[in-house]
Amino acid sequence: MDLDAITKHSALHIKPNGLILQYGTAGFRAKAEHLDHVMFRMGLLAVLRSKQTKSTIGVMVTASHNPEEDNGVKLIDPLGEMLAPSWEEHATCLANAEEQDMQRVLMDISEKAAVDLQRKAFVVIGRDTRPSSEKLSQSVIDGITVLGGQFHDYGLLTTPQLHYMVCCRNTHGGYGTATIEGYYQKLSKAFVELTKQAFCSGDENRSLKVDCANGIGALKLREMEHYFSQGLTVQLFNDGTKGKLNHLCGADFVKSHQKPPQGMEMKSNERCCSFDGDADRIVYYYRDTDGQFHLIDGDKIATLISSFLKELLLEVEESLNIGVVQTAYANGSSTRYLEEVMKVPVYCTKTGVKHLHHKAQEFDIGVYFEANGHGTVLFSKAAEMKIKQLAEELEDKKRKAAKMLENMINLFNQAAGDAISDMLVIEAILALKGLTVQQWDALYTDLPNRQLKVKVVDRQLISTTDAERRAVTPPGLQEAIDDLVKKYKLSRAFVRPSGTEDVVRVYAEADSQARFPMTSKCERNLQW
Ligand code: 16G
Ligand code: ZN
Repeated sequence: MDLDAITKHSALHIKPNGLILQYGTAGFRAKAEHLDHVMFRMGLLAVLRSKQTKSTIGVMVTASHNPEEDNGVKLIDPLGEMLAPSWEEHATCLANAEEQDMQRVLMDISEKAAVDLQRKAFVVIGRDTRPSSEKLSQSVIDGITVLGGQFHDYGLLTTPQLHYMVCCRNTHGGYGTATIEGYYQKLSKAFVELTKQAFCSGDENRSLKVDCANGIGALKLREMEHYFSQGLTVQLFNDGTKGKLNHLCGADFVKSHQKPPQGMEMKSNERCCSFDGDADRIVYYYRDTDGQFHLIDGDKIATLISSFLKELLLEVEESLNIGVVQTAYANGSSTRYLEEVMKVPVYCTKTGVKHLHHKAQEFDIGVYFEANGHGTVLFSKAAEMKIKQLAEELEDKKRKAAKMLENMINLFNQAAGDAISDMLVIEAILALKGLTVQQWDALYTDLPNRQLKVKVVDRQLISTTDAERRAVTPPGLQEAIDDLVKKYKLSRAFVRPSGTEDVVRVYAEADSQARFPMTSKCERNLQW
């Protein structure tokens, strides 16, 4: 380690006095102007992580669905997963170190994590379309090079595309080719093969309206659309040519306001979807003939996907186990439908993709989605091999089902939830099953629900257990919730401190909106 060089370069990326940031659920997030030092330091950390894992590490510059003025950064581990928890702590220490302590903290991390400093390091970088992202990714590069690491800058990418690149590089092409062309080819080949049958039966004019949140999703979907254009026409809205990133549009806006994004022309019964600012989340929606808006969120996406996969498994008579992973925010109706009607086991984890992803790895086929539209499907190595073998050995209808499963494996981005990949999966399933968006929506009816955020002095006073469904502290809080909840049918409520904002989140659902625990009076008393 050239400690002098580190000190010299660090002085070009000064930490603002008194600023303390935490590596949260999805990395660091803050106003862009406060992040230059964090970017430089994450460049340094990525080099250490790369040396330690003897693998390529990813650094993504994005603040996802947050306002355009914000930015953020997260590290991607060797198989395309989120950074390991012990390294999240190292990241927090390094980001908050005072200038004079930088060297010591770097040495501490290297020692604690047994980093072989002599090894080579390789880091790949991606960024979203925020005006601040290009300069901030240069600061990441400065950090990488000062520690002697090599790098490849992919420039503009969606977050899941960078996860894919990292996974491809560390599996030496086993997962796919680590280029944008490789990503487009892999997904569109699977999509076209999967949907060939559906489209030759006269359903070739499928089209979909996509709200791209004025973000990176628009650029990447434009680049990709000609690869699958025979199967699907996408019409892009909020493509970044006029509006502001995530402003009144995008998956997070649509999900939390339960209304269409600005700028989208919706005719009745037209299938529409929204991506978030870095294209790792997707939600669907439509307006019925009475003009009423219907949201189809991550829970219903998980239901559609798992029922399709289960049908294919029944067809090939293979008893691979499927599990669905949700969080406390999953609508009670979705959980009931999955367990009671579809007979699929459902598990609940803490909020944040890393928790769901981890749990989903326990199954042959693990389907995970957060209600907010973030999710994917993981296939175990054994399941992949079995399905490949069936696609070769079986005949007729069974062979066709096994081939479909094989293509599904390739169409999912197993490294991370991916709006583009999920969109193609959903479009393929709807086409193959001949389902309209209304029929999909009718699988079950969501329980009315509300989500609020409340500003408190210290949100960490609230601690939770049972996958964030019950409060442990402060004393008496859970009892008070229980007392309220038991007055209503099919009711459920919980509070949890946010992992990304300085607020407490409150969620409640019950059988009817009219008798809803969180009345508008109660809402007015809360500070937004
Ligand atoms: C982050 C998470 C998302 C989660 C959200 C919860 C990732 C990549 N993103 O955006 O999955 O739903 O945080 O935020 O893990 P909250 O803790 O503020 O409610
Ligand atoms: Zn996102």
